[in-house]
Amino acid sequence: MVSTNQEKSPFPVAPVGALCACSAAERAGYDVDFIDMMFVRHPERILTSKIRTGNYNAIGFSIRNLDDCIFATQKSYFDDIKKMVECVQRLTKVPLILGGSGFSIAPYGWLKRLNANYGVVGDGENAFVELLNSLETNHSPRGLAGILCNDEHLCDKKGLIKPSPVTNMDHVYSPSHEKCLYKQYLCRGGFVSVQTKRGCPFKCIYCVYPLLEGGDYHLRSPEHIADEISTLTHERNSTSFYFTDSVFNTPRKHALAVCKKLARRRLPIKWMAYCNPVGFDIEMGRAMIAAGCVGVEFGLDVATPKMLKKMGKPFTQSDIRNCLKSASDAGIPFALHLLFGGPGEDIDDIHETQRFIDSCAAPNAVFALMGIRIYENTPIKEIALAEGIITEHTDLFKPVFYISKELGGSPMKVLDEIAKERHIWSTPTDWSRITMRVIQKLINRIGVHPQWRNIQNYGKYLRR
Ligand code: B12
Repeated sequence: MVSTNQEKSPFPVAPVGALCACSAAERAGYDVDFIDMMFVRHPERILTSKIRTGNYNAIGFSIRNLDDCIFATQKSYFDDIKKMVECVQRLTKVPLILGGSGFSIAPYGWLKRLNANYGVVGDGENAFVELLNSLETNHSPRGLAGILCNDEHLCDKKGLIKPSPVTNMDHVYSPSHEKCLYKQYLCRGGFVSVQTKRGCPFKCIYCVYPLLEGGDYHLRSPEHIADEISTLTHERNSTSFYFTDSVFNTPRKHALAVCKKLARRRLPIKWMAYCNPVGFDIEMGRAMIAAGCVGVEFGLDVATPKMLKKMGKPFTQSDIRNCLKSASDAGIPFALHLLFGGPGEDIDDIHETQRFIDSCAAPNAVFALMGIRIYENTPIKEIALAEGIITEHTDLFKPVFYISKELGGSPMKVLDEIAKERHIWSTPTDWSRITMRVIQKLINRIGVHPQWRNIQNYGKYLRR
C-alpha cells in the first residue's frame, strides 16, 4: 500500500485512509507492506527497491488529494502520483488498485489516465477486501459495490458508483496506526487523525462529502474512540489529534458524548476539529474545552441570508452569531473558512458577509477563498451547466471553478482589499507568499496549535 500524499501545507496530514484500508486487508489475512511517501525525496527509488526485493500480488495506491481546490493557485498532485504509478508499471504487471478521497472524487479520470486495473470508490475497508479476495480466487470483481474495473469503457463515464459503506464502525474502523511513523508528522505540526463517525447529511451545493462518506451517519461509540486515543497516547506517546469528521459537532448528542468520555479519561491530549454552527452552543464549547480541544475551524463559507440559502447551508445568520459567541465565551481559539463566488453572489454580498463577521465575536483567523471547485454529481455542476460556465464535455478531472458572473472581472481584488484592512483575514494571495510559507514552516516546527492562532501578527507586521 503506497500512500502517495506529499503535501506539507498547512501541515503534513497523516495517512489515516490508507491505514484503514491496510488494517482491513490484514484482518482478512493478507500481509501488507505500507510505504508512506510524505517525507520521501525520491519515491521512485523506494518503489524500485521494494518491487525488486518484495513479492507482491497487488499494489494499492492511496490518493488523498487530486488538487488543492484553490482557484488562485490550482496546484495539481496528478503528475507526481503519475510518476509513482508509472514507475511501478515499468517494473511489474501485478494488479494496481487505486483508492482514497482524491481518487473517489474523479475515479474514471484517474483510472483511464493512469491505466490502473481497479479502483475502490468511497469507504475502502469492505470493497478493498472483496477485491483482493476476488483477485486471489480468479473471479471478476466487476459489479461488486464500490469497485471500478478498467475493462469497462471508461471514456465517457461520469455517473455515480454504488459505494460499499462501512455501517458498523466499531467493528470495522481500526487504522493500522502501528505502521505510521507519527513522530515525523508530529514534529512538523501534524496530528494523529481520528474519525468519530462517517457520513454527512448536509446538502451544501458544491460539496462532495456526502458522496465520499454517504449521507447517513455511521457513528463510533465514544468508548471506542476514547480507547483508541488512550492507546495512542500511552503506547505511542501521541498527544496531538485531529478529528477528521466532515463536521465534528453533529450529531450533537454524539459529539457531546465523545467529549464527556474523553474528559473523564483525563488524557494529556490536545485536539482540533472542523465544525459548523448547527447546534454549536456554550455547552458544546465547554464540553470540547474540557475534553482537550485547542482549536476549531468553522466551515461557514458565507454569512448572508441570501448566500446561505443559495449555497444550501444548513444554518442561519443567528446560528453563526450564537456559535461564534459560544466558542469565544468557552475560550476556544477559532478560525473561519469562507468560500466566495457562489451562485448569484455580487460585490455587495461579499461586503455584507464581511460586515456581519466583523459584528460577531472575533475569530483568531479568517481564511477567504474565491471560486468553487466544480465536481461531478454535485448541484453546482448543474447550475454551472445551465449558466453555460461548463458544457457536458467539460472534463472536471482538471480543476474547473464556479465564480458568479455578478462578481465581474477581478473578484480576488475585492477579497485582498478586505484582507488588507483586517489583520486576521488572509487570502490565497497571502498563502502563496514566501514569507507566509516560511512562517508556516517555523510554526509547524515549534509545534504551535492551532497554527493560525496568532495570524494577526502576520496581518499587522508582514503583509505588504
Ligand atoms: C479532515 C480533512 C482535512 C483536514 C486534515 C486534518 C488531519 N489532520 O488529517 C485539513 C483541514 C487539514 C485538510 C487539508 C487539506 N485538504 Co482535506 N479533507 C479532509 C476530509 C474532510 C476528511 C479526510 C479524512 O481524513 N478522511 C478519513 C479517512 C479514513 O477517509 P479516506 O481518506 O477517504 O480513506 C478511506 C477511503 O478513501 C479508502 N482508501 C483510502 N486510501 C485507499 C487506498 C486503497 C488502495 C483503497 C482500496 C482504498 C483506500 O479507504 C479509507 C477507509 O474507508 C476530506 C473530505 C472527506 N469527507 O473525505 C477532505 C479532502 C480530502 N481534502 C481535500 C483537500 C483538497 C485538502 C487540501 C489540499 C486543501 C488545501 N488547499 O489546503 C489540504 C491538504 C492537506 C495535506 N497536507 O494533504 C479534498 C481532496 C479533493 C481534491 N480535489 O483533491 C477533500 C476530499 C475535500 C474537498 N475539498 O473536496 N483536509
